[in-house]
Amino acid sequence: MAGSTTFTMLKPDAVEANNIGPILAMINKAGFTVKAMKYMQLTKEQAGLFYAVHKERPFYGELVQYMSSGPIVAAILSKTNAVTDYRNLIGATDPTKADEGTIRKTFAKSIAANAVHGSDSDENAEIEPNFFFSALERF
Ligand code: IDP
Ligand code: MG
Repeated sequence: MAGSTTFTMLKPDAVEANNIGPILAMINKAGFTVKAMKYMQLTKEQAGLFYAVHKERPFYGELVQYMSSGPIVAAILSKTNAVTDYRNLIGATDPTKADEGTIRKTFAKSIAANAVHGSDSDENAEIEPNFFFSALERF
């Protein structure tokens, strides 16, 4: 059902800091269930394609370098109002501006190394998982 799923990545800083478990616990506690999950490292080319919408932004090169610097966890999450509720759970892009109790406030290192990705619209929540998951890998 449209709007009932979103896409997330636990970024290299979160994996490196051994925070996969604590972040997944927050996700589950907030009522999301996991529909698909993969532990992998993106090549620079793959990270560049995933973030192509940001190509013209000044931080694009840094973002692509960073997102390919170590393994990530990619996942599809399900819940009513998944996109909006997950953006609220992760908090603002800049962790210094994120609310208390959000994933980014709790775990992010910086505006670039900000622990997690979350789809920003229902449209992108449909598109982004196709980059990572085949139909056979979704439950
Ligand atoms: P979002 O992840 O909260 O949706 P976007 O504006 O879509 O934020 O930016 C995508 C990602 O690019 C951010 O999560 C962060 O990792 C990185 N980023 C955003 N703004 C900056 C910046 O000013 N400097 C460095 N990296 C940034
Ligand atoms: Mg975004």
